[in-house]
Amino acid sequence: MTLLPHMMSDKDDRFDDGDVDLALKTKPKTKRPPLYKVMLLNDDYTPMEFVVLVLERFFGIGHGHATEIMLTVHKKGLAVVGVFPFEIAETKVQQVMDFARRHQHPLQCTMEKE
Ligand code: TYC
Repeated sequence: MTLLPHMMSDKDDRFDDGDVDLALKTKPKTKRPPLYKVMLLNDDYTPMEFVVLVLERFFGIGHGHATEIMLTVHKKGLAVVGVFPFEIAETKVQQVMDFARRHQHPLQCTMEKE
C-alpha cells in the first residue's frame, strides 16, 4: 500500500500493510511471445497445384484463398502465408521444406520475426 501524506506517521501503522511499494510499481509482465511471418517464395518450377496443396495441408487454408495466395506469390515473388509463435513457425517451415523435397520441387519456405 502506498501511503498518502495524511496517512504517514512514525507511530501509527494502521495503513501500513507491510508490502513493498516496488512490487506494486512493477508492471505485470504478461508479455506476448514474439511472432514470426512464414513466407512462401516463388520459383519457376514448382507446379501451381502443389503450392495450393501446401497451403491447404499445412496452413489450413481453403482452396479458393489458397489459389489467391499462390497467385500472389507467383506474381510478386513472395507472400506471408501465416504468422505464428517461433516454434510453430519453425515447424511449418520444416514441414513445407520436407514435403517439397520429398516431391523434388524447389519450393522455398522461410520465416522472419514480425
Ligand atoms: N511460379 C510457379 C509456376 O509458374 C508457381 C509457384 C507459385 C511456385 C508459388 C512457387 O511459392 C510458389 N509454376
